[in-house]
Amino acid sequence: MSAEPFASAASIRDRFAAAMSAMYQREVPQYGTLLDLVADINEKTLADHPALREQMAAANDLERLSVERHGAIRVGTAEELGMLARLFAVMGMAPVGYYDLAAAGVPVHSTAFRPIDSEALAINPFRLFTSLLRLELIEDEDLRERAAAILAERDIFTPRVRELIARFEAEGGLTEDEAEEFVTEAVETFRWHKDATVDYATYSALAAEHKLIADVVCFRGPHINHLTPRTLDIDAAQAAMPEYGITPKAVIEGPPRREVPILLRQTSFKALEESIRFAGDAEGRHTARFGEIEQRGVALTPDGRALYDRLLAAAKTYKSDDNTDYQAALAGIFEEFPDDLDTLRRRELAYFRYQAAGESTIDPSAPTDDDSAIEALIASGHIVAHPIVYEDFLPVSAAGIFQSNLGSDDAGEGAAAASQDALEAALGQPVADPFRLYAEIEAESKRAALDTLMGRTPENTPA
Ligand code: OOG
Ligand code: NI
Repeated sequence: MSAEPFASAASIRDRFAAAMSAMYQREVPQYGTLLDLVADINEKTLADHPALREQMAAANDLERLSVERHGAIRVGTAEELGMLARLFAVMGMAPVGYYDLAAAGVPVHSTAFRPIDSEALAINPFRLFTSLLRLELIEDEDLRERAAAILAERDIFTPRVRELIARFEAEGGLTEDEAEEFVTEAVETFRWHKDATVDYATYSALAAEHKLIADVVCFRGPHINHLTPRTLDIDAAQAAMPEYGITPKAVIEGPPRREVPILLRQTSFKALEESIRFAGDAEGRHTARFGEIEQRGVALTPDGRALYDRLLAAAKTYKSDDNTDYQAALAGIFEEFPDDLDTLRRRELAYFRYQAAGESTIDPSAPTDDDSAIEALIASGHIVAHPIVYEDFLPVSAAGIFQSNLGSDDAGEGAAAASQDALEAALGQPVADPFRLYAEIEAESKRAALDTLMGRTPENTPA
């Protein structure tokens, strides 16, 4: 009798992402409209820009485009976050990056669960921006204790998903049937609940402290609060929203429009006002759930990111509610940022994946260092360099998204210093450093490209 093979993490993630999207389309029909809009814009953009289509096809980026999205959730306790880390591990998603939102007046700190390696990202890069509430930021002691007590009483996971996670950890995988069941059970955690777990007075007291606190504490689970498809032209998507009956947030977050997109640009539609039934049967309203669109560009090195952060800070004073004005100001300020792939690569501002193209007759024992060999091979057309897509998030943009959907800009008091150690303790593991992940993909691709072209093997390669 042979053991049943395990379902791959990537296939479970792919099914989970599809199931989440289907559920959210049922829960928030406007999100379905957003998907239609993005599909229309992507199709048109690719038709109008054959070079972009070719570049994406060559880099294996075309396939993932239509399945690609991210989502966001917020949890209340360290235990909840720790269990989520185990749940996402079943799908090959690990915590990457640390985001401190307290500086922007949002009482959470966050990480993103996402796949790590190139193959996994190419299949389905689904990521979840995951925030942990920092209850210690509630100033009123009674309220803080009440919130902690409410959170201590809920279990956001189904008993069966807990069993399946334990089984995955013990056996090293899940069979096909178990994987199917896992997806169904896992999605339950992120479902919307119209019934609050608290009475209206408690909700109001928490909301008065911060709307986000009420959103995390007063419900049975961490409802998915948005899903975000990836567009190839966010300016066109923003402009088209009203035609599709969607009201966009005022400004697009992130860098300006460029020849070579960098990092991440984001916009969203305003959170819906939803009716809630509170304990004791009172009806009330809550805004939590929205839709977002993102456009991803090349990942930046620490030098590139430092330049981005400096220019973005310079643009801060121009931030207005008029997207056209703001984007014009931003574009002016970002003129300093090189806007062609070759300069970004040579100045080491962005990360690239190197790929052998055709055959070469280079002597594998020729005494040349890898970097000059690569430049020569790029010049002769034997190696092509593809920009590596940025897979992470941006704290300033995230703060803008949070605020536009809480209907408040509670910013202000730079709250007590957040701590990456505390988040990692809750996760039960360190968060990966995103720069290191991109640098590793780049270095590995260089090595592989040279090995291919030079016919290098361990035997014929100089140490
Ligand atoms: C998360 C907001 C941040 C993004 O894309 O930057 C975010 C939230 O509202 O929970 O999703
Ligand atoms: Ni988002």
